[in-house]
Amino acid sequence: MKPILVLNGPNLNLLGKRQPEIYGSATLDDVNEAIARLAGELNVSVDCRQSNHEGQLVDWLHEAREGASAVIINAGAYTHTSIALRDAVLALSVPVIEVHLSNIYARDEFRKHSYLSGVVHGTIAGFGVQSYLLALRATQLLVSGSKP
Ligand code: DHK
Repeated sequence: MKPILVLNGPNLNLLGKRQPEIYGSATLDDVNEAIARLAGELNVSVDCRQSNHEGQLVDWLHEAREGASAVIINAGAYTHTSIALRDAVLALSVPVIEVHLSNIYARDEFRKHSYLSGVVHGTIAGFGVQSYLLALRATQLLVSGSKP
């Protein structure tokens, strides 16, 4: 089975240091370790990457067309601005799950709109690090074809 690609966008390299009252105290390494641990339990492989650059995220989404079984993405602020990321998601045939640490619907007006939400399989927001772990569980069910 191809790996599940986990993409993090801008400023998420500063997790744990940046606005911990909103994003929590766990670092990106902590998040990636928790994801890797759960992936081991679920018997799936994951490939976790982070970039502050929109074009890099687009390139990784293109790579996922052949190289991944699914994508979990927290596009950070590009969620609210990037038609390029939306188009790259539309070019994929594997499932894409959108993740946010914070509840973007309970924050600034401009965060309530996501360019990705309308083109992904589903969105999980507001559960901190658990958002990624819930997304991984959901993705594993999707890629294994499990029925409820
Ligand atoms: C992370 C960010 O960096 C913000 O720009 C988004 C998202 C929300 C999060 O909650 O994970 O608005």
